[in-house]
Amino acid sequence: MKIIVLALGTITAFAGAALAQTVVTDTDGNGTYSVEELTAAYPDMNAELFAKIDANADGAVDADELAAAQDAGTIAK
Ligand SMILES: [Ca+2]
Ligand SMILES: [Ca+2]
Repeated sequence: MKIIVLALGTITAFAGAALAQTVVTDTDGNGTYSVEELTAAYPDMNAELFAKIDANADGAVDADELAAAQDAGTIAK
């Protein structure tokens, strides 16, 4: 019973965190975020902004680049 209560608490905490910040979904599951995937979370995404977030300019945004851009205020958290 204790395990079930703990699990519910974890799910509730996760849901709360998800509501508090922008969630970018890796829709195609390739481990990085494309401009399309970022646009789903940030409707004002564009090529110029994407290039700013894509720090190593490999055409994809990884979790570290996304976190860095959010911390720098380039995009909302
Ligand atoms: Ca992806
Ligand atoms: Ca990149």
